[in-house]
Amino acid sequence: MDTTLTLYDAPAPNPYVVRLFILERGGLDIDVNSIDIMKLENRRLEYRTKVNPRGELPALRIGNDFTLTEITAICEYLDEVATGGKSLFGETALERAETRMWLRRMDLEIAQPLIAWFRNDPATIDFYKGNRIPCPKARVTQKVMINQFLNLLDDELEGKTYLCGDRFSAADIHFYGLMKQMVEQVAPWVLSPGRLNVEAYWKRMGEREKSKAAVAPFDSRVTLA
Ligand SMILES: N[C@@H](CCC(=O)N[C@@H](CS)C(=O)NCC(=O)O)C(=O)O
Repeated sequence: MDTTLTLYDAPAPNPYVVRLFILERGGLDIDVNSIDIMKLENRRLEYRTKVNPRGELPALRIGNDFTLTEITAICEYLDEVATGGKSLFGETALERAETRMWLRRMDLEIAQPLIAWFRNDPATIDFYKGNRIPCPKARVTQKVMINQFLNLLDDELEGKTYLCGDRFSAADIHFYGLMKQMVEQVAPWVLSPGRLNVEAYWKRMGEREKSKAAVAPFDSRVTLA
């Protein structure tokens, strides 16, 4: 069975998560196709018919006839097929469960609401060109709820290095990766002074060598021992 991997990549938050995962995970050999998201190449007929009918990035082509989307599924698959490195989901059933617990919490409670808050800004109309419909009124509730969960996260990070304690995991990659660009460009309020544990965690994540390396989209192939 052909299991050649091809990643459809772009300079955007969801693809950044997968790039960061690949760099941190290692043991992978992947061809890469860059898609021009600024020109909405991902919304054109060719991309939708040949790669992802939903018109989103990233996507992972596996062999000739299967395309995997959704970053959580892509990262879990890559974690399983990697030939070297160390699992970022965990070595035991309990570690894997703990990783998925934190990943889901951060995704549901903070990352996805922040993405929705951004997309609900009418300023995004010119970028999405009708592919997403903003609901500006929702932004107030979304921002308040995100702040509530950031307050809770600040308590939960007390005494911890990463979401799973001392163990760096796919949950950190998912959470930090989805939010990095958003925090830097449109939502600096996420790092509100006062939430000292969140601030320290963010700094720690940003200082990781791979967090910086993953900012640049990949060249046509990435091969990691
Ligand atoms: N649920 C998808 C979300 C993918 C997604 O929304 N990708 C963004 C880039 S960060 C995108 O394709 N945006 C361009 C668009 O929607 O036109 C996943 O987990 O991969």
